[in-house]
Amino acid sequence: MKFLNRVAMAAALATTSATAALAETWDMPMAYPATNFHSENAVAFAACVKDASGGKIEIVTHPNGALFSGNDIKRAVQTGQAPIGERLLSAHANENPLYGIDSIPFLATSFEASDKLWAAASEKLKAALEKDNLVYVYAVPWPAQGLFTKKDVGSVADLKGVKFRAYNAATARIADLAGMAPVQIEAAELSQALATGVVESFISSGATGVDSKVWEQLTHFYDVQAWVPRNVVFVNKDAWDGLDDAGKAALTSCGEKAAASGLAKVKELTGVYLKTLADNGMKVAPAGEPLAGELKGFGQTMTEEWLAKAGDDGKVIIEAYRAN
Ligand code: PCA
Repeated sequence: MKFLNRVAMAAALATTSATAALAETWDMPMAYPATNFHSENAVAFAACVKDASGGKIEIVTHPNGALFSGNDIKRAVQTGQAPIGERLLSAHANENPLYGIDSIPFLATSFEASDKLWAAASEKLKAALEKDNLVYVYAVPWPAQGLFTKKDVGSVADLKGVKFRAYNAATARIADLAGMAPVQIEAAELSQALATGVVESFISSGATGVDSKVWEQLTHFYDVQAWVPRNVVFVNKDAWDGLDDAGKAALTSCGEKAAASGLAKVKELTGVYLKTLADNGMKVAPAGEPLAGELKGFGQTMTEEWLAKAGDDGKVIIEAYRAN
């Protein structure tokens, strides 16, 4: 009897450790604060994956650049330091111009146009990511980008010499074109950079304006609607290849759901963010002339520059987008 009990216990233990060996915990670095809609959407995605994989894949989200700072997330996932992560893809346009497809000023400025552009680009983007040892899971757009300042800006001339926070090559290029001094700063450090005067203006969305409580230093938001950048969630390719079919299917189907729910959320919240900026005393308005026209001129220049850099792949994407 005693012996049998022991056998039963050993068998039970073996089952437990077999299950434990099958269950994987995946740390997921993300750059934006826990209360940001992308981060909340990723928490829902993680719950979906846990459920869909029967508890075998447990994703633990680490928002606000706490595990890896925004700029390090892509490399961390490529090299397997983290199995999955979320990153503003256009921040890596210097590695591959295709990653900057969503940040070309005035190419796709509405959610609808942005979806079309993303659809036109997605096959080539997935291939580019795969070359970087990454498997694409889902992407969610930010609200359209506008200009935050601490003074009235009627024309680009008013921006000359302003210390400007850049988050990717496109925003740095706009700074160059406008004679501003670009400083690359992650959103997680933006409040502090504004408070200490390291930067005094930037282009981003109402979402990031609210996240960073920018009304404490800034006064104006020009709702320029210049482009609609995306955060992309990707998995390390070796980690992906190590999953069984059910695990891959769980990530894929939950990724599709997360793309849809993230898009619905950002559509719902875009106006709310602008209202929050205004409620906190900021002047929220469209850009007047000549500023609006001058920025569109930058868009023209930057579209040409991007096409020259992105070669045939870029041309094919833009043509497919414009044909739709
Ligand atoms: N917020 C992010 C990227 C785009 C946006 O709206 C940021 O400012 O870092």
